[in-house]
Amino acid sequence: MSEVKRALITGITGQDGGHLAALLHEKGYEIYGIIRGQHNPKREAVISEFPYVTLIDADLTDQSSLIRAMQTARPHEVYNLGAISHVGYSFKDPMLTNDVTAKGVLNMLEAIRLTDPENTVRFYQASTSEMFGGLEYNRPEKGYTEESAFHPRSPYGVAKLYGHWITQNYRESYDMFAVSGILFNHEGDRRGVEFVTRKITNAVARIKLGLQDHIELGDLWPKRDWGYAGDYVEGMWRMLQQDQPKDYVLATGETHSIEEFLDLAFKEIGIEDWKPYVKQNPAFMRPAEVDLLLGDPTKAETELGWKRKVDFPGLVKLMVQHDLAVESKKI
Ligand code: NAP
Ligand code: F7E
Repeated sequence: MSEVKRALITGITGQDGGHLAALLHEKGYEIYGIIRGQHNPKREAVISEFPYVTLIDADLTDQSSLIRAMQTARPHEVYNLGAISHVGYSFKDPMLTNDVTAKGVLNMLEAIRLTDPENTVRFYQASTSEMFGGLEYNRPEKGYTEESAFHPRSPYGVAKLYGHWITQNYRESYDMFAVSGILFNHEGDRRGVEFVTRKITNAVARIKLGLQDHIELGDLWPKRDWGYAGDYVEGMWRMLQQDQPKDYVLATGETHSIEEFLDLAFKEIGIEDWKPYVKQNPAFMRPAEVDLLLGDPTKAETELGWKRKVDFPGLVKLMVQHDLAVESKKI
C-alpha cells in the first residue's frame, strides 16, 4: 500500500490556503498548516472549518520555526502561500513586505534543504501577475506568458519577483523540484474584504439589505484578469504532480475593469446605475498603479490540462450571492 501523501501549507488562514486544504483533503492528503502569532484571530475558524488540518506555530520570518515545521510535518509537498499579499499595504510597510514575501521564500527553501537530504520534497511558490506590472510598452497583445518581461510596480511585486527568482535558482542549483505558479487575480467567497472585488460584493449586499448607503473606492479604470480561486488551487496541485518542475501562468485570458465589476455586482441586486452609490477616496489609490493585466494560460491548458471553470459573470454572481447570505444573517 502506498504511503499517504503529506502536504505543508504556509498561509493556511488565507483565501487560497482554505481552498487548497479542502482540495487536498478530498484527494486524501494528510495536511499541515502554518499559523503565526500567539493570538491569531483566525485560529478558531480554521480549526472549526478544517478539523483535519494539523496547525503548526511558525512564521516565515523565523527560519528555525520553519525547520521545526518541516521536522513535524515531514511533507512530500510544500505550498508556500504565506505572504504580505496586499499591494496597497506593501507601500505602507515595504520592509515587512520584503521580510515576509521575499526573504520568507528563501527561509522556507533553506528549511527544506536542511531537513530533506534526499531531495524529495516538492515546492510550490505563489508567484503573481504583479511581477509584470502592466504598462503599455511591456504588454504582449495576447497576454503575459511565462516568457514575458517583468516590471514590478510595488514593493509587493518586487518582493514576489525575488521569491520567483530564488525558487528558480534553487531548482537550477540544487536540482530541487521547485516551481512557481504565476497566478493572475483570483477571487471568491473566501477573499479578504480588503481586496477590491470582495469589498464591492460585501458593500453591494449591505446596500441591498439597507446596512450601508455607499462604498468608497480608489481608481476604477484599472483592468484585471479575474478568475475563481477554487479553480486556481487545482492548477497549483497539478504543477507539483508533473514529471518535470516548470513554471506556469494561470489566468482566464480575459480582462475587465473595476467599473465592469461594479456593473455586474449592482445588476445582481437590481441596480442599473451604480454611480450614486460609489464615492472615490484618494486613500485607496496607490503611488504607482498597474493599469492592465491579462494572462495567456496556453501552457497550463496544454501541459497541465488545466482550465478555469468559473467565468467573470459567474464569479461576480457567486460572490454577491454569498455576501447576501452572510450579511442577511446579521439583521
Ligand atoms: P491572503 O488571503 O492575503 O493570505 C496570506 C496568508 O499569508 C495568510 O494566511 C497570512 O496569515 C499569511 N502570512 C502573512 N504573514 C506571514 C508570516 N510572517 N508568516 C507566515 N504566514 C504569514 O492571500 P491569498 O489571496 O490566499 O494568496 C495566497 C498567495 O498567493 C500569497 O502569497 C499571494 O501573494 C499570492 N497570490 C495571490 C493572488 C490572488 O489573486 N489571490 C494572485 C497571485 C499570487 P495571517 O492570517 O496570520 O495574516
Ligand atoms: O486591487 C483597485 C486597485 O487590491 C485591484 C492580490 O491578491 O492580485 C491582488 O492584487 C485593483 C487595483 O488586488 C480599491 O488600485 C480601487 O488596481 O483587489 P486589489 P491587486 O492589487 O490586483 C494580485 C495578482 C496579487 O498577487 C495580490 O496578492 O483595484 N482599487 N479601489 C482598489 N483596491 C483595493 N484593494 N481597495 C479599493 O478600495
